[in-house]
Amino acid sequence: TKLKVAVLFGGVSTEHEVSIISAKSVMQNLDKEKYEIIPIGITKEGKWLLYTGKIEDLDSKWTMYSIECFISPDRTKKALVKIKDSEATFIDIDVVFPVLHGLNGEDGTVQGLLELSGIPYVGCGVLSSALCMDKAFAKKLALLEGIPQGHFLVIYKDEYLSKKEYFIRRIESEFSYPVFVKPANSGSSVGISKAKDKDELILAIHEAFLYDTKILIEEAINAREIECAVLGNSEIFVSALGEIVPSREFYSYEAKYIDGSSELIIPAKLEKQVEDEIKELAIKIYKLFECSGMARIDFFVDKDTNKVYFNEVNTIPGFTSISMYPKLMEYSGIPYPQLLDRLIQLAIEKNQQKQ
Ligand code: ADP
Ligand code: MG
Ligand code: MG
Ligand code: K
Repeated sequence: TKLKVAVLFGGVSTEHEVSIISAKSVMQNLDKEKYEIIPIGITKEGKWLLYTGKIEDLDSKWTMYSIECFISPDRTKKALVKIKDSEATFIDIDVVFPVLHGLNGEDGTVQGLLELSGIPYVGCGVLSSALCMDKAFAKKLALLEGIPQGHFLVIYKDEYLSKKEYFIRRIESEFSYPVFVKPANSGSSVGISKAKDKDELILAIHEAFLYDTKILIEEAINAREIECAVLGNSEIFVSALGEIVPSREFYSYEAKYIDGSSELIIPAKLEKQVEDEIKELAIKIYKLFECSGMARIDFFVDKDTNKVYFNEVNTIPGFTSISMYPKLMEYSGIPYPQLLDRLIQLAIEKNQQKQ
């Protein structure tokens, strides 16, 4: 019999649309001989719906073909509850694959529900997801462990609003322009700006606070962007490294999804010593954040000095067929459908170990 895999997509997130594209790709690459796919969409408002259309037709209009449903937190059921004509039916589920990016999906919230449900799920657990989503906590934890990273400052909205001048002065004394300003919980570069002077800094802070009540100011690193795909639970597999060459001044939302001209270079051309250093750091960081299943770990490599800096961990990285994570795995000997097999297997193994 086939394993029933529920694929979650959409979500109450600024990355809703990106998630649909990732999930479509995941569903197209799941081996239909092995799996029965149960596509579950979450609208921008947070409504859970069972998608009944064809996978190849999945796009932003997906809600037209759907039935009300949700995953039950009831561990004795391990099921999806489908509601049709005021009647509830339970559909058993073997594993859940959350292909949700950003808040309310990649941040530990959905993982919490899935923990309650007792259903195995792909990827990192609650704490790990939350820590990797929150760039302020991620950086503080990395700092404790001596992971190399650029200088940063965390600012809360209420404090900023009552002491604006203090913070601007402090930033200008601790950093030199340009600086990066970002919401603590963000992805796809939403709300992130590079500020070159005081006026831009004030605007950038205002912009970042539109998305979160906590923001980061970061030293801008004049760097190449190097990414590493990691797979595994206790046994960890690290892929070859990839480089992103953004089409814009930095790897902004536009550079990621609109221009279509940012380049992915696999493998990244690096000195052996730098490559080894990054791979070692990737394993250290994966363990530090107690990641499981998968994560894409992103670094900066200073263009002049080759110094390596940790940037962030993405626990549900982009999963389109041209995305870095599946591409790196493919290059490293694990084609997309096999990668999905492996992730599902890791989810089941992790769940069994808990019992
Ligand atoms: P997201 O989770 O949205 O991808 P990142 O922290 O990775 O957020 O920032 C998005 C992009 O902004 C990076 O890929 C890079 O191009 C640029 N960037 C972010 N922080 C820095 C920094 N400190 N120095 C240089 N570039 C940065
Ligand atoms: Mg990210
Ligand atoms: Mg990033
Ligand atoms: K992240």
